[in-house]
Amino acid sequence: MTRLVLVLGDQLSEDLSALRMADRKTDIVVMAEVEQEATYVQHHPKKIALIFAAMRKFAVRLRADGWEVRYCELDDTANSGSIPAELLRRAEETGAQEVIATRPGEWRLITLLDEMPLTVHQLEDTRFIASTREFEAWAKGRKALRMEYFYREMRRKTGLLMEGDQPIGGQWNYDHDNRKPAPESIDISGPLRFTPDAMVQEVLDLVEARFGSSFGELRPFHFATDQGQAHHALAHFIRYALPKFGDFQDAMLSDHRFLYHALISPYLNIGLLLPLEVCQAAERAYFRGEAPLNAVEGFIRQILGWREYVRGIYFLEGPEYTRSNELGHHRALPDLYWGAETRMRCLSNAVEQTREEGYAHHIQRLMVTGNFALLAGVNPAEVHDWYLRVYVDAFEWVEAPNTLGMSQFADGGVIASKPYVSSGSYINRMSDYCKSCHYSVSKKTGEGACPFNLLYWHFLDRHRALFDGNPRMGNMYGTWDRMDADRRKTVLDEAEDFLDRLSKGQTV
Ligand code: FAD
Ligand code: DLZ
Ligand code: SF4
Repeated sequence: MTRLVLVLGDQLSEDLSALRMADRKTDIVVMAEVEQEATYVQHHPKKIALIFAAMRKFAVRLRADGWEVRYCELDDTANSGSIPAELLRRAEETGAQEVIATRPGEWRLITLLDEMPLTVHQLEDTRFIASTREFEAWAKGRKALRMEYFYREMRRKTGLLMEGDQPIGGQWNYDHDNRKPAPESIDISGPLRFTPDAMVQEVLDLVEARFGSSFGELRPFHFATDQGQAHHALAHFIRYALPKFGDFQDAMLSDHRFLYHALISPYLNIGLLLPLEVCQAAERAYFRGEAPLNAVEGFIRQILGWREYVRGIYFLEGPEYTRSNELGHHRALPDLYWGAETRMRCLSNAVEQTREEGYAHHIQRLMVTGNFALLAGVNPAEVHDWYLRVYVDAFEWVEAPNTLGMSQFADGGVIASKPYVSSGSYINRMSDYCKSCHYSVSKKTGEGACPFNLLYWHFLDRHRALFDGNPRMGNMYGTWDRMDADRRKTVLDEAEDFLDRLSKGQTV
């Protein structure tokens, strides 16, 4: 009996569990570009283009491998608009009663598939290094779910950078060698870029016509759209950028949007690259003496540690996680996140880059746009919506824990042991933004004082009841308490005034 095999736009891996379980002689692959997936949030146009182009190429590849693929393009007249409706249409067409699927990376779609009037087998997504069950077992009974300990388990499990049961070099983590301030200049030209071929051009025209008015520039489009290109992009990163990845991981430069970052998260997240093969490629560079341990360990930790860990948290915490708002923040997301004028150079730079590239690196997301939203008390649901909309690599399983947990502390500390907040001095140390800013980072109060300097204390003061006993925040409160009372009042009054202007939509 024929069964349908669902392959979603972020499941473009030949090793997908659904494909492995199916029989290419009798089963039929269903792939569909659908309105519902393209509009459940207003995605960055580059993201839709990447997914549609990569889906079309993956379908060609599956056919060449002997699969029958029923593929529906977005503007096909028969397109029924959603994944469940497409499955039903194909079930009627073929007489299939059962669907084999790999569990989607979002509760919304998992529920839609569960509610279908067909038997849908949702298999574990085995492309990850840790299964959801394995993560649950690790989490069970622990008071705190810290990434570092999970990461060590994953190092032991995979043997990556291990000598027997000990970490190579004697330490698990080399972060103290990383996080250097922004260098004067960068000696690479950024990630590998690909010229769109005819198939990609066709998708770009479609996306421009249908989604061209969403936030984000569609062109120029240079992403890899198939597995081969994604591997070239990875090899390019490992050869030219990985050696300095660790050193400048947290640096930010106005004229160098990618620094030594890999720009591979879109490829990992849609299945063109697999996490284990990426980590092994980096490890080989270390063994060949082509990249130092601090860089390779730091890079592997992002994928083997953080990426696997946030996925574990997303599925452990359940669908309600996206509603968390432990700090009770309710301010509307300021218009500057959509490109409205701001005099804050760090923010205007991060937003402009995000609009043009659909990309910002981790520290821009965490310590510029995320930090500001948290300090200003923006509703985390709106912050979550923004991050899901504006980045090419945004899928809820990875975006939500990063945004709500790591960046906004909305989950009350499931992920972060303290909120990631900073005054302007951190941004000044790690970037060149402050040099060309309207505000003065060294001014703590008064005309032209950096808004981060005011909001930082306002945040700590208004959440004192929650954070006062946190040993990692004792120094911050100690510094605040040592300021004289008049100065504290000035800081809080000026912060209130700033927030008031922000809420009124005035240019800040
Ligand atoms: P590199 O810096 O070169 O790192 C290599 C790889 O490590 C990345 O490709 C990514 O797969 C992985 N990685 C690094 N940090 C993380 C992390 N914290 N969580 C998961 N994987 C990580 N990443 C996404 O893939 N999708 C998102 O929607 C997303 N949203 C984020 C939202 C916020 C508020 C923050 C603070 C971070 C978010 N991240 C997200 C994590 C991180 O910023 C991106 O993975 C990274 O910037 C991707 O760029 P890169 O490939 O150049 O990464
Ligand atoms: C993100 C996305 C978009 C924009 N479009 C499609 C699509 O048309 N068809 C499809 O199968 N998948 C798409 N996706 C990816 C899904 O939204 C993704 O599988 C879920 O969000 C779960 O991660
Ligand atoms: Fe950002 Fe303040 Fe620096 Fe301006 S001075 S770039 S607002 S940190």
